[in-house]
This record gives sequence, structure tokens and C-alpha cells, in this order.
Amino acid sequence: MVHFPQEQLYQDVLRLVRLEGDIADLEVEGEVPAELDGAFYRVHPDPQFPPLYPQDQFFNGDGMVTMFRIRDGRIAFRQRYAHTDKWKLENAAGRSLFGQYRNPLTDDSAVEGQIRGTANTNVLVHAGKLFAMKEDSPCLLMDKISLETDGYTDFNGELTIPTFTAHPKIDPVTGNFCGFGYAVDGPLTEACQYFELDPEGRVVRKADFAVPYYTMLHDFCIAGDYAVFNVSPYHSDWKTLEQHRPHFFYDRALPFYLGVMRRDGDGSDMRWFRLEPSVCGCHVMNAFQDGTKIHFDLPISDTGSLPFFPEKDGRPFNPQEAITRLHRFTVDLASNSDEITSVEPIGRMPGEFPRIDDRFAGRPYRHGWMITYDFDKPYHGPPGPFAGVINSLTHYDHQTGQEQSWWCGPDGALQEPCFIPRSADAAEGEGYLIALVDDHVRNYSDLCIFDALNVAAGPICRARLPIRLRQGLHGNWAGADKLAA
Ligand code: V55
Ligand code: FE
Repeated sequence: MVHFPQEQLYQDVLRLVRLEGDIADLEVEGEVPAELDGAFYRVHPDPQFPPLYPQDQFFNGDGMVTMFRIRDGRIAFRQRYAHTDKWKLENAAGRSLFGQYRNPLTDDSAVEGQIRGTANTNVLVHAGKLFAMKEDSPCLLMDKISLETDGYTDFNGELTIPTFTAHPKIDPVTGNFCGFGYAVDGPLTEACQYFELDPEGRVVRKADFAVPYYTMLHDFCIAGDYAVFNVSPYHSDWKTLEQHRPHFFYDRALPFYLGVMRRDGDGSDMRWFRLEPSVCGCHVMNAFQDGTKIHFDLPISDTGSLPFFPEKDGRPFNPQEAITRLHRFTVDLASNSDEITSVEPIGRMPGEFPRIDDRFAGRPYRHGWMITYDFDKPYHGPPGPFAGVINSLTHYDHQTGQEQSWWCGPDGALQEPCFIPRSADAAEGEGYLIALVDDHVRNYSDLCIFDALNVAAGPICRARLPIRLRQGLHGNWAGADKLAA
């Protein structure tokens, strides 16, 4: 008999799933667009065993990977744990051996020196494999069809850093996988490395840099020839880990920075542009070059948006201050100033989990989507892990300034969407948006497909899962060509 702690972390919306399985042909309401041929992969944290510390973090659950294979109007479901080294060691022991989120000081001595990663943050097909990623550890490779785990890779010894971002960008021109690792000199260090993997998975670029202070360097973006890093005041230190407090705390005294460097350099040209008073921004929508200027689109809030990472000064979490709204940051590489030139709001609906038509990553673009908070709508379910209930899906047209939204109803919430182009040569935004819609009253999830430029019309079809999937993080689409390669 297994008992998980009676914490909110394992109840209601966050009740664990721990289910691996296959459904050949999901029940679908409406018509799945016949031209769709590929797979949507996504991942959620799902602890295999009760945690060593009952007050653990949502972000510390073992990665549970879901694949929705769509073809000929049918949708097949496959779900497997990512068999990280941690998962395998704990599976063999029949219990948890690793302790708190990002805190090796809390581990059972039997696993000292082992890779602590959970592969729970993002999944993406590149170079023939499914990359399952967690930013504190190397890249885990899985088979993109069977979802069996190969194991961690160092890319033929070419990538020796111990960490690998969960938020890569694929350069739409070269097909290169652009990524980075942070804390590459060990936990809590400022050292980072930018890298690019070509479409075959060979390391073709590396550049070393340091962040102004240790932080959760969760996402970044390419912008033409540049790589841009957003630094927000999540910070940590050894004292925090020694005292077994949550790995990150939010320090309002620290500035927000954007770091800009050439992608083809060695990192020595990195420039840090500062913004004070600070803001918090985690997930980038997109960025692009405009002459000597760089524009960087990011949902931001006045304080940390993650309720489970405390304020440094001990004040309680304030959901109003934590709600994120999309803004366009601009820096000018021609200026001698190290200040961020401007920060302008874009759109009206607050939200997070921004997505674009990824064929426009790092380039001037028109269309963006986020899942959003419509505070005017009722909600009948229990609370979730974020600052509010993410009950809507919004399309932002940056060219016309118009936006349109779809509300999922009073019983649930949405998970991060993903854009699927109608065809390889379709115009920007022409295609579909795919997203899980969770019913937290009845405890089911539906995989919904929308017309990306008409989300207000609601889903074209809904694949009805027989279970509710746990709140997830990120995912990506791989077309039939990528599945075959
Ligand atoms: C994030 C998620 C993580 C993590 C660090 O959304 C940051 C941000 C799911 O794990 O470890
Ligand atoms: Fe993320």
C-alpha cells in the first residue's frame, strides 16, 4: 500500500496519474483534420514514489511523457515514464532515494553523485530521437515511437556540460537546435554555455558566458544572429539548500536583465541590459532583430509567478502581483547604455505558456498564442498549482493588435498549446493549435484541436481521454517526416 503525503501537491488538480499505457484509437467528438500526420508530445511531473520530504515541489516529479499520434483522422495515445537514472535507481529500490527539488544535500547517501534529473519539463524530436529535458541535468534520449528510454547523452562526448535547457529553439533556417546549460560549474554557479546541435545532433557551436547572478535560467530565445537570455530575480545559495528550504527564492532587490550575444561568437561579446525596479518573466514568446535593435516578447509579472518559490523577505504570495502579461522588451545594440530601452504591453488578456508558429522562431512574426486568465468567468473546480485558473486560449495578432479568446467553461483549465502548420509551406499561423483541456470537476482530459487563427470558435474536435492528465509543462509537434527520419 502506498501513501502520498496529504499535501495539496498530491490532491485534486495535482492528484497523481502514474499510469503507463496505450490506446490505439481515442474516442473523438468532431472530425480530426484529415491532413494532420504527426505526433504531439508533452510531459508532466508524476512522482513514482512518495517523496522523502513531504513538502516537495511540483517541479520535482518524475517525467511522464505522453505521445498523441495523429494520422488518417485517428488519434493514438501512448504514455510512458521517462526512465531517468533516478527513476531506475528508485524503481530498483522500491522507494524514493533522491530528496528535495534541486537539493543534492537531501539525497540518500546510496545515490551520491548520480544524475538527479527527472526529464519532466519538455519533450522534442531532434536528430531522430525524442529529447526529454530538465534544466538541472543532461539531455535524456527516448525512442520517438516506442517511448522507451535510451538514457542520458553527451552527444559523442562533444557536450560535456552537466546541464541542458528544457527550452531549446530550433533555427528555422539551419534546423539547428539552439540551447544552453546553466550552473555548468556545479550547483548555484553563474557559469553557462550556449550551444547549437545541427540536424544530425553534432555540436557545431559553443559559447561560454556568465549570468549576473545565479538564477533559474529557464528559457531564452534566438533573435536572428543573436541569442538572448532573460534573467529574473529567482535566486538561491548554499545556506538555503543546507536549511532544506525550496531551491529558489524571489529577491525583489535584484534587477531584471536581458543578455544579448552573437550566436557565432565565443560568448565574450555578451552584453547585459538592466531593468529596475525588477520584473519576473519566465517563458519567451519570440524575439527578433530589427536593425541594431532586438525585440523580445515575454509575459511578465511584478513578482515571481510561481507560488511554491517563496519571497526572500518572507511576505506571502500575492496572486495579483504574480499574474503575467505579455510585454515587448527592446534593447539597442548601437547604444552605449546598459539599460533596457523600452518595455511595452502587448494585448490585453493576461496569460502564460506563450507559443508561436515555430517556423518563425527568432524572426519577425505576426501571430502568438497563450493560455490566459479570464477573471470574469466562474470556476467550479479546485485550485491548481499556478497563480490563477488558466481557463482561456488567446490568439494575439501583433500586426493588427487584435486578439480573440476561447473560454473552456467553468469546470476546468487548459494546458500549454502547440501550433501545427497546415502544410510545410503554409503561411504563418495557417494551421492548428492543439491543447489539453482538463475537466477538474469530472476528472477527465480532452485533447482539443483548434483552427489557429479562429480559436474563438472553439475546438474543431475533442479526443476524449478516459483519465485526467496531471498539469503538465511543455510539448511539441513532430510531423510525419520527423517521425520517419
Ligand atoms: C520551471 C519548470 C521546472 C523547473 C524549473 O516553469 C523551472 C519553470 C518542471 O520543472 O525545474
Ligand atoms: Fe518552461
